[in-house]
Amino acid sequence: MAQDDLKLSVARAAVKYVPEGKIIGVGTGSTANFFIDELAKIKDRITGAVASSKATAERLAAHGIRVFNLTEVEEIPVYIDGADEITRSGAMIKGGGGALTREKIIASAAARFICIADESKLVATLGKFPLPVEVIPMAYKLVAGKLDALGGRAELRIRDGKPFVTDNGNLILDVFGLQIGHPLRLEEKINNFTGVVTVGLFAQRGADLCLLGSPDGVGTLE
Ligand code: ABF
Repeated sequence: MAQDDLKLSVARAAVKYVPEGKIIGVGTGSTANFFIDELAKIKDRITGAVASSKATAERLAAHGIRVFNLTEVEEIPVYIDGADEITRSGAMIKGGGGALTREKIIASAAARFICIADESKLVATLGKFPLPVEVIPMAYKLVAGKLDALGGRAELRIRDGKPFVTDNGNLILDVFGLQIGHPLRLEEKINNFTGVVTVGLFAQRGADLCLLGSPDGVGTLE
């Protein structure tokens, strides 16, 4: 079964968790895009969505789904988003798409985080996927040194020959070679480095439920 078919199957399964008449949080990435396209089919049943990136806002709007700013919204009953890696306990690496800060903000505002992923994302230990860290531009070398001192190798994310710039105007360092045995502790530590905006470790606020797509069907982890 192709990976895209697995992504579509979890996107379809996630639609069943969308509450009627509410504003929901919507993530970023190819799995989230499948979800947005499925959400469009039931768009009359929701009030709208808060988007974790400009790309997601554009895709939602193109489907005629009303996009709200977080500041306009009283409650987000559910946030649905993908991940780059997830453990059985719901800790994740996110940010491969560069939207980690807005993703973490919406996740923290949401009552429930539902992660949608194909089975390739499930890992015993986080860290094979390079850990994204969003940084204030003037601090990127300073922060890279501190990340290297943790035992990783921090590289400035480059796209199309230029530094990748986030929706918030910042840079991303991708940290290679970490074995993340204690995600909570590492999240706290990296968040405390001056110049760091967000680390793409979602352990303090992990997923409450993961819908995991495999050739045998959609399984759940909670
Ligand atoms: C977002 O999308 C990110 O946090 C993560 O980096 C990415 C996963 O992308 P995909 O669904 O394309 O694998 O959720």
